[in-house]
Amino acid sequence: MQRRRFLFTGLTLATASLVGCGGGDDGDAVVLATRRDVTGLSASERQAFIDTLHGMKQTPSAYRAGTNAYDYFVSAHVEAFESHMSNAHRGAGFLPWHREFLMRFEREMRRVSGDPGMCLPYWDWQRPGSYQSIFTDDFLGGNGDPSDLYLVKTGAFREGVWAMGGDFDDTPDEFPDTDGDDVPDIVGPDRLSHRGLTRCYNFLGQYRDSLEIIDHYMDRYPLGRVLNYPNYDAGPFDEMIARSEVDFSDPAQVAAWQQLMADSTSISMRKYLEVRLHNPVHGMIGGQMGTGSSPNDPAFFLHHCNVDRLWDLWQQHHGNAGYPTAQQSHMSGLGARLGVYAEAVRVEDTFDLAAHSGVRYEG
Ligand SMILES: [Cu+2]
Repeated sequence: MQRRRFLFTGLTLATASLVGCGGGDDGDAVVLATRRDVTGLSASERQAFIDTLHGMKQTPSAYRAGTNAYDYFVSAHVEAFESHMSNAHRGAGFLPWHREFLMRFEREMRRVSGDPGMCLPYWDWQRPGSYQSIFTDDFLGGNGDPSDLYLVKTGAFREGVWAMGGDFDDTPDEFPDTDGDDVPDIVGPDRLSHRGLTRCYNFLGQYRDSLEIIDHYMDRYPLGRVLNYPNYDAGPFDEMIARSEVDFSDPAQVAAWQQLMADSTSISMRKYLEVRLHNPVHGMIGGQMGTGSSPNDPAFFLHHCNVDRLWDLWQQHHGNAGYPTAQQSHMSGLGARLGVYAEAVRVEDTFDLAAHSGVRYEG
């Protein structure tokens, strides 16, 4: 807490709790709900979150026929992840795509719980020790059982009470370290099971029994660095397309690609946030979190809520400076439609957190 306060000294945080409703005919003010730090939730609020997610598994999706309100998000993420033509990952659309994803998830939480003010909490993984009150027996559960496929056997989402949704790939290979960014590959045998949620804490291929590894990792990447970036992104704006043009059997091309990624990460807030902060958290938790079907782990939503919060903080300083134009990227630039969603959602529809999601972050 101390460290965070210190870093935020002098920053202007959102203070207004009321905003005019831009699109409304009646001019009513809209009350912004507040997304709070998960470690500050009361026992009953934690239980309400658990109950709501379980309720979503039992309720048909509002977004897609034939699936439940929770599993829709697993499937949508898998679809976005598998398509290199999606702008959900490894490109400028990463933050807009996931802001829309979280807004939809929260909308479903509210519908299922009947609580119109319910919000996703965020997990501030840059605050040392924050994992300790989340990955507990009375909340998200802990590490998987190494003697049994790394199945999670503790907490409210343990094997037997929390079903895996959607199709998933049994060979996790997400976030390979082929881009010179010091972020570890996920290595080892299969860590997924249709029996239930898996987690396999690891760092640099070494399996651990604690998420303390996250504290050590984040020491190298303090919060202030995100806010210092003047520009949202830097080319290549669609890394998967650029990467597909690299011949990885040619050492010279590999070296050039790694240099390009290192150089562009040094000037792109989005690449820094996605690749150096977001990806490793997925990888260090492992199991489902290390794959495209990561929304199977409820930790996904707390994690991404924090990613979105960091983007919001950055926007308070820099607006949308450096977001690619349509000319710079037809796939992720201004005017581009976010992939996978049935409705036409444009990247810029998500830029204003309050107008788009109807929320603010605690702070
Ligand atoms: Cu994602």
